Amino acid sequence: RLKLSGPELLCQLKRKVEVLSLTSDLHPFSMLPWASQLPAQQLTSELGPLKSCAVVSSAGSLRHSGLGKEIDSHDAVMRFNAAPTSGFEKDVGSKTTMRLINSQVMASEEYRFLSSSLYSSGVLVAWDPAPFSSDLTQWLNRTDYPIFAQYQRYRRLHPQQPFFILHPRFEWQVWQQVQENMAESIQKNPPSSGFLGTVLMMSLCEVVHVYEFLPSKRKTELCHYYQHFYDAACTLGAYHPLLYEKNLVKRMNQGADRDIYTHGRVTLPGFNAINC
Ligand code: NCC
Repeated sequence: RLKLSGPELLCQLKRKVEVLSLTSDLHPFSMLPWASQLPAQQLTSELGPLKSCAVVSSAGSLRHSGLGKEIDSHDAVMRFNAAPTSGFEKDVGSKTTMRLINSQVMASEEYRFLSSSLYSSGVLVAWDPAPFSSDLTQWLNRTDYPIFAQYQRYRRLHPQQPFFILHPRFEWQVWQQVQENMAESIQKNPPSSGFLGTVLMMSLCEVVHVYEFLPSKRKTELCHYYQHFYDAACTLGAYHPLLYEKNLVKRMNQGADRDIYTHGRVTLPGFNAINC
């Protein structure tokens, strides 16, 4: 198999992946009584275009990074799951434009999805590990976590907050790109929120800076910057094909290697900014 260069990889990703979200007119959702709670428009037509964006991984290596000011200087900032800013501003900033959450966070009691103020700023985007077929009826009847029941409850509590759900086709298109560019077979689980969010932002922004997805000199087994829990699998992956995602991001990086080492910072062009 031919190993693609960085620019070739970027063009392939741009060509083969489309950010798709569920809309109220999409079958079979359109037939459900709560269909009108779904957005009428696609995420990509509601948000963006944006200039400079930051994607903030939740990695433990953000601790003592002092990156907060730099992160907040971007036009839009994406965060993940239950990652807080309060108390960690110096290292991760305080701006949250978008929060990408997995369905486990929406459904498990411990994350207090319906009651915590953590989720109420910015735009919410959720995803659930759907069957590889991306068949919507099959998924609807057998989600990994009860994403739709929780979505309806949250929408009733916060009707004004924009809240999108990613179409499973998007997660598997991204997975396919990871697989196509690796020599070996990777696990058939969807990519991590971090990588899904990075590709999503590449579709909305002119330039995307990803922080501590590729670990810096601060690399640690501390799983999250906000929790005292140690597990190297958080950085290397177990369920998600995280190591392979990171390999791709490393190849697509347009910033200096030194920036990874010192700042844990990768620079990726937005899809609209590349000529293929
Ligand atoms: O850990 P998580 O992700 O919330 O982290 C968000 C994204 O940051 C990148 N990351 C994180 C930690 C680390 N040491 N290195 C990293 O590179 C990854 O790209 C990651 O996606 C998820 O992808 O949704 C994940 O969610 C957690 C968990 O569900 C939520 O944090 C809520 O607690 C998963 N952990 C477990 O199921 C135990 C995790 O596997 C992936």
